[in-house]
Amino acid sequence: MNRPEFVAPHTGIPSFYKAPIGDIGTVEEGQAVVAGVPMDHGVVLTRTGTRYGPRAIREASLFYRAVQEAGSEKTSVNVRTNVAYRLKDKPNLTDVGDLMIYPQDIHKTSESISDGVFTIVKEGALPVLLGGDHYLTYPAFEGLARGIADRKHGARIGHVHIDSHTDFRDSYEGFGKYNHGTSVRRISENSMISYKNMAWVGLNGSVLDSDIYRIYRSNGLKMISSDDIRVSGIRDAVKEAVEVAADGTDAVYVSIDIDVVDAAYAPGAGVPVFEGISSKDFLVAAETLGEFDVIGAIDLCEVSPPFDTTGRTAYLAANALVTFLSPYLFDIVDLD
Ligand SMILES: [Mn+2]
Repeated sequence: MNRPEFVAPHTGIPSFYKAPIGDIGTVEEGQAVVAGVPMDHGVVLTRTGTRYGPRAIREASLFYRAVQEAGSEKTSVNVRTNVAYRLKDKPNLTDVGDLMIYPQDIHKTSESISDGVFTIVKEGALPVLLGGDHYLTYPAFEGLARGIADRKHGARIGHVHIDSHTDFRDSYEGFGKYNHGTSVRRISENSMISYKNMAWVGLNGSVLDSDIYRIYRSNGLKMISSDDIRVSGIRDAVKEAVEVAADGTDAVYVSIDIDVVDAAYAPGAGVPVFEGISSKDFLVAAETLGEFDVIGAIDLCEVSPPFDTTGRTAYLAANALVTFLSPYLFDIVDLD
């Protein structure tokens, strides 16, 4: 049957940005590969619900696709830059569905996430992970490291963590060493990364435990606060962080926690934060990240749809990812 392309965002199978649904074993070099990680068993102390994040982000992304398709010549012009973006006939994007999650077993879940990311990276494609709680970044980083090591002996990896929190605790009393507050500490223990290639963007509030503060001071860790961003601007902050992570490395993992955005704009998060960045700055951060080829994997975590009856947190997440993925989705055209 010859079906017309659907335009209405409430119709069709809700893959991310209406991407073709592919098999993780057949991804192609240079592709962006979306995979969901619908977990919340890495959450400690705070509220769950992030298991519903990937599906909500996928559904919200269809709005942005529909708007682009509905435009004349499927082309839209950014009023700030006057750059015209035309939807590619074949966006360089596939959605491989969700990685297997084992809600009663964090270590089996870790293996699944690491293996999934490894499979994508070793083919030379870009994993784009929809969280899920922020624990997933640790096994996903391991998958990136394995995949890059597979392609280059002796490779080094950097990490950029865009979050209100460091996620750098060694352990939580009663919750152990493997949860969404310890993922970056576990990453730092990988032999393919050094402290000098780790950067945080958007920290706010009293987020440094005493031991983290001492490591930060004695190692000169790159930590950019939301107050720093108000002074320097988000674009420079993101650039500085990626440059630190990319210095002497072969790939950078970028992890984004939606709670870097103030709860006034993004209420659908397990941890409400009230000194966060604006939704506008969040989108500029995504745009800036899109300019760096060195990024080898990216995730967007902690969207918890049950806490946002308006759905805007998932829309913000989808908008940011579409913005970041712009080179994979659009051709820049000259309308004059
Ligand atoms: Mn986090």
